[in-house]
Amino acid sequence: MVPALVLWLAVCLSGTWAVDRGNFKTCDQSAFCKRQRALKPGQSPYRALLETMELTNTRLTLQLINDNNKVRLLLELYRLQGNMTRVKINELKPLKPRFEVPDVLIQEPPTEPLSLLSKDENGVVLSLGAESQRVIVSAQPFRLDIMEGHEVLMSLNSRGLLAFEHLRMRKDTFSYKVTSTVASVWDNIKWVFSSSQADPEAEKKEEADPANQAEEQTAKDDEEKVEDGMWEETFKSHSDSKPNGPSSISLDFSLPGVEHVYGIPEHADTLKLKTTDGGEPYRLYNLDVFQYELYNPMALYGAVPVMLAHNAQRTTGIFWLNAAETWVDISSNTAGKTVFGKMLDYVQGSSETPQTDVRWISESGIIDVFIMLGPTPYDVFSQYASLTGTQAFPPLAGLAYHQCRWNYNDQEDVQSVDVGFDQHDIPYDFIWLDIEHTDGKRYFTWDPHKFATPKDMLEALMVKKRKMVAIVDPHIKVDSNYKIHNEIRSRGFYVKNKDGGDYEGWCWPGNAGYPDFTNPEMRSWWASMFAYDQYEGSMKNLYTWNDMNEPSVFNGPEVTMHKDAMHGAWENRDVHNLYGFYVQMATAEGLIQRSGGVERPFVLTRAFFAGSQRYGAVWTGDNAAEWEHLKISIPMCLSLGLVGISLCGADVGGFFKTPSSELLVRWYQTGAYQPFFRAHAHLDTPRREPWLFGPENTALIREVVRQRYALLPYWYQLFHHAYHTGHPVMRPLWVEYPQDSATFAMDNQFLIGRDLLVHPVTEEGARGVTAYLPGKGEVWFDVHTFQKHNGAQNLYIPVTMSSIPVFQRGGSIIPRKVRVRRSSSCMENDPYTLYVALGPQRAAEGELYIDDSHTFNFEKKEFIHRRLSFANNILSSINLAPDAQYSTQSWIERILILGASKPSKVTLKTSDGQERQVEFEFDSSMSVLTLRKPGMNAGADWTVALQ
Ligand code: NBV
Repeated sequence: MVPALVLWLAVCLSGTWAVDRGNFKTCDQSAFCKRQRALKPGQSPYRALLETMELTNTRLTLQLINDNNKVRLLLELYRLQGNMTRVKINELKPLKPRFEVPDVLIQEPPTEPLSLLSKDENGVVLSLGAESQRVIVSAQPFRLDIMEGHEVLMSLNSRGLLAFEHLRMRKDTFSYKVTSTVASVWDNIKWVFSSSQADPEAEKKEEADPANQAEEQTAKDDEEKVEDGMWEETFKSHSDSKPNGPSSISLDFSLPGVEHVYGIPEHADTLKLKTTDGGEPYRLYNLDVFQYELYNPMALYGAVPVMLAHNAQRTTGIFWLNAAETWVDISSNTAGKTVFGKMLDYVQGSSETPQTDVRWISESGIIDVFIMLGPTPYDVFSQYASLTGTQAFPPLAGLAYHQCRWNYNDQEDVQSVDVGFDQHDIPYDFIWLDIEHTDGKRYFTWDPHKFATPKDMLEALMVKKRKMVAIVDPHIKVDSNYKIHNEIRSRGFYVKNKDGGDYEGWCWPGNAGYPDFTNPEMRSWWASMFAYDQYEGSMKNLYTWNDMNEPSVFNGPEVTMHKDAMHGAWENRDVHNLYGFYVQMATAEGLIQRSGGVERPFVLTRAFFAGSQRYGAVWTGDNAAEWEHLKISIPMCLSLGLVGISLCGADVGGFFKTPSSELLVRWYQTGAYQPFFRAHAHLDTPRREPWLFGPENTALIREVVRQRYALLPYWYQLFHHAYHTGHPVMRPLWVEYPQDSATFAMDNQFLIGRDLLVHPVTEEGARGVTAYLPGKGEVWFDVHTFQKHNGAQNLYIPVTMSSIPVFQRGGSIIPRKVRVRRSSSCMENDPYTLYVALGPQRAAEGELYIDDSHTFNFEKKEFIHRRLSFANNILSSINLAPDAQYSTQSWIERILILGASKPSKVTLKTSDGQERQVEFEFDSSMSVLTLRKPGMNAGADWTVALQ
């Protein structure tokens, strides 16, 4: 066994909790990050060469020159439809092409006209379409300011941190080394990046004169005198050969008026991002981080390079489309100021406008940045969705409860867990199999003893309308008796090492190859492996889980792939953060194809990138059974939702360690109100199926899982909406209350859609929680007691072990199915109960969405979509999609109107003109009106009048 694996296993088994920080680089240990971060704000060496400007109807191009080394860049600027601006910067003449991220954008983003407003020797002003927006390109130093009216929305390179390491030939290694030992690191950095002022007039002549080419070359050549880490780098025992030398890029963005920035998942940190001055930048580099620590900016399994900025007036976003290792620095001029300090500034009139500055640094590729100008949070979500697509619409079962552990040992075990759920009257939809189900960690196979007849097992689940997920990891055992390996090898589909052989690393199966998922042929071959005749033992109710797809390489640098491994023409360095995205893409495609394009797939991934929302679900990896891990699940999933990935969850119960029964119950209560709801546990932990903690705890867990099932119609409708719009399902409060600054940093409570507010109990021994109910003039109803509370207040809620503080917004209608059965599909034809929570104007609105719950037929207009609204004492169901067709057997069995007054009679009118009285009951202490068995079909037109 290789030493790294021994070490890894030793840590695994030692039981001490803490990430081994030494396994992962700090910015200082990542040569490009160190070089870039050593460059301090100042005057930029870049100058826009205005005479090179070309403006077509939709595109501005302009050359930039670095006055220190004469290297030219090409800037492209586009106005995109939907209030976005795209800025691309590449070398004008790179020695070889630089990587541009493919497959993440769903299309070439449509552009809008740009027009020139003015131009002189100082710069150019362009109009950005209708919204009185302009972009000002200043020539010297180069900077871009995006303005609306007199307001600067965002500035680029205003701190002079644009830095583009051009590709270069490696020259005399010996003289380079000598020079580098003589010169200090700092001198070298200054040499590359220094902002010494050049004489502009002289420069102009110089540029015009071809005779100066030689001098330009000399200037470039001199850059060979640079520091260690540019042409090779070592980390622990690993060396990175860096055949292309330094290639990093960086750019700064200033956000005037902004104090709150969010996003750039995945980090185990607060929702509101922190400033990184004096600490480490947030890192985006997909890594398998063993026993990750909380509240720090270390990289985790996934990376979405999207940041949102918000203040009470506007929300904007920055999408930095780069798949290489990336670091993000955040600084702010108000950081560290107390509220009192800010008030004092204000009173004394000495306050400066708050501003947040961010700086992005990536190891290779180009600068390709999309500036999403909002102005509302929902505009930013739509803008980002128009670029990278929306959340895949999961099968309904995917939103139900999932029972997982590493591992369910054999078919008998699966069967007894399945029976256990029935015996304890707890619904579940999916049971999961982890890596031990395979024949020696050969994915797409089954252990011949423990899982000898997988079809029988799947058939037994199918009879109960239940499903299974089996894990398929992307590391492939190097074994000439393994079909998958032989095929990948013979087709040349493995990632290559720097010398051209198949790249091999250690993972679960021992020596493993890594398929090159960046290759479309490889992906379509992989997809074909999910066909029922290829994946033996698979059936329609078997779905997939992709783990370890950062990719995890036990004996690789930072437990991942060597950066100089080759994916076709590109290094892992360039494509690293895309690997997991492609694994999930190919897997989801496989599940679609095996059904002839009919069934919606369900694929869970650990690693992800921008756009991963299109392929399925994401979870937060190997958390621990600790209260702090329960708490962090909220900001981690909220951050993912903000960048399009709505289908997020954390292992319920915590993966490592053993939860107390209190923690387990609280985790179920929290997880039941988060989008992806799956219990999971490490191999070494004691069993923890919901009935193993005594009858009281079983009852508490049963109750909350049943609450989840009852609410599935609402979850489903929200995911349908997310599929169309990209709006997050689980939302921070500020998204709905963008002017209420009290909500801006809140991450211990959240909204599901607009209408449910959840403040889970995440403190041990809690006797109460204080929930913030937002919205001046709004009301909220406790969903359990129907008690009404006013908005814009902090409400103390005493809690017991059965309490889950959840509130429904007055003004909303939420459909539920309260007859909970074994699984979601058993409830398909069940009736609905409508919860109508009246707002202060005695009105309410909601939606009901119904389809077959698992196919793509909804895209062929086979669905029911209705608006439910209550106004003037009439509740009505209106068809929102008259051109769609679907029929349901479900009917409306009960309607609860919260905040109602007592009517003398209630009349139901159906679309055939029939009228009849509906029985009702009125609870005057709670003002709840219950209409019994109105009985109309859920897909029909009807009205119910209260008289
Ligand atoms: O496949 C085993 C585990 C899995 O249960 C877990 O959910 C993944 O995040 N896997 C990681 C590999 C080993 C973890 C120590």
